[in-house]
Amino acid sequence: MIINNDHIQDSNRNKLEEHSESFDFLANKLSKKGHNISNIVSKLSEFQVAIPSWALGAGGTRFGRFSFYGEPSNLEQKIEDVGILHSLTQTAGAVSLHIPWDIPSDYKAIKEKADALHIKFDAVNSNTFQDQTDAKESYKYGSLSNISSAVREQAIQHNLDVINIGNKLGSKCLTVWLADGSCFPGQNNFQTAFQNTQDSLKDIYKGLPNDWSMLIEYKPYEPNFYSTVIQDWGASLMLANGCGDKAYTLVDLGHHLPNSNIEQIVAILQLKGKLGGFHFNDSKYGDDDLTVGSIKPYALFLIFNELVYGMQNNPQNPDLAWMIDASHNVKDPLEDLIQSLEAIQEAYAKALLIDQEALKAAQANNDVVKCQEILQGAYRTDVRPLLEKARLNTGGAISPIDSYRRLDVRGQLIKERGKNTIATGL
Ligand code: LRH
Ligand code: MN
Ligand code: MN
Repeated sequence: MIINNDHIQDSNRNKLEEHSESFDFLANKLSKKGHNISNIVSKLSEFQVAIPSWALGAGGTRFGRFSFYGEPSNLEQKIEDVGILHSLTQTAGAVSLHIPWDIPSDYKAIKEKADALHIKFDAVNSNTFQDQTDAKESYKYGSLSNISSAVREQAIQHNLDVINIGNKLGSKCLTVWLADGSCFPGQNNFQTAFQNTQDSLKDIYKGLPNDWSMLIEYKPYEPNFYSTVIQDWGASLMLANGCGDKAYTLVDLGHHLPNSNIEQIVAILQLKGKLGGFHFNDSKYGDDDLTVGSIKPYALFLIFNELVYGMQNNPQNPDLAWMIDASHNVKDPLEDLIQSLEAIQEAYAKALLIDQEALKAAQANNDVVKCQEILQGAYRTDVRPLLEKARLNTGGAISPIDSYRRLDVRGQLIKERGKNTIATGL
């Protein structure tokens, strides 16, 4: 173990006094306004976000990739990295695997490693956007939507294999993201492609264990630049409804055209009991996969406002599978993920501060100014001492980034794994 609890507590020492002062000040202020601080802090501790196995190495672009050294090059090392993130932040208690990048060679050993680090196996992701070595059929012109039934069957079988692998690890959820679509008008018949996708998803759904769910992710463009078969939440919801009760829509923040009202999408899906999963990231232009909260933190807060409302008022909607789906070109991936986890907790904490009763009353009176005051009052509160407290209570770091650097985690990883490591994944 590169870092243990004692190391983290040591690294906290010089921050304890400042933390206590700022926490007491904030807790006092918020308590006077009627907030239940210990309730908020325990909600923050309970909120766990899965780390995707493919975000632990430097992602790069089609123009180049710049390594960070010491990156994980196998599944065990990826789980170790998630373990590091979890011990520092106490928020990353799950990993999301991508098959075939992460097929375990020894299931028992992998499960024991994850257990020891308190890491659960969240959704498993299938991959029908790349041709696999030795595969008979090619996904060049699509997978579940392909005009060829042999290609569709191969893609269906792959998803069934992924369910089987996930089952052995204790996962309960399959995420399907398709690259299927077309690059030029006329290339595809929209109706045939959609119908093929529905039929293929139904075949996968038949193989889903009873206690599993299937999450259908949408995205407007890329890698196809004219049309995508599952391009938006409407297409995803239709497909999920076509499959059945265990199929849901998955919202990835980066998979919308600029200025889409994502909070409204989230609200309506929860009302219909069909929001199953969530991928966090941030973007300026498209699917940039940047650090959560680095570009549009207020939009993230508004989305969390709806998520909190849904969690409190929509029993028809299941617990969500939360995951970070980011990529790192110029930052140390672990530092970037720590920043993302912090941004998620911050938005969540701020949303928990919204006075829902007062907001309802202001809405009933059409007091638009008051509605805005309530939202922005919560947003402008510096909630970071609450996050620190949540981490401290469970043995984490007051400042995870500071501890990560103080404990020279990257330096230790490089010493252990060497410089020439290649992360598998995107
Ligand atoms: C593509 C994508 C998607 C993930 C998948 C692994 O956009 O990032 O969001 O779920 O690749
Ligand atoms: Mn995603
Ligand atoms: Mn994406």
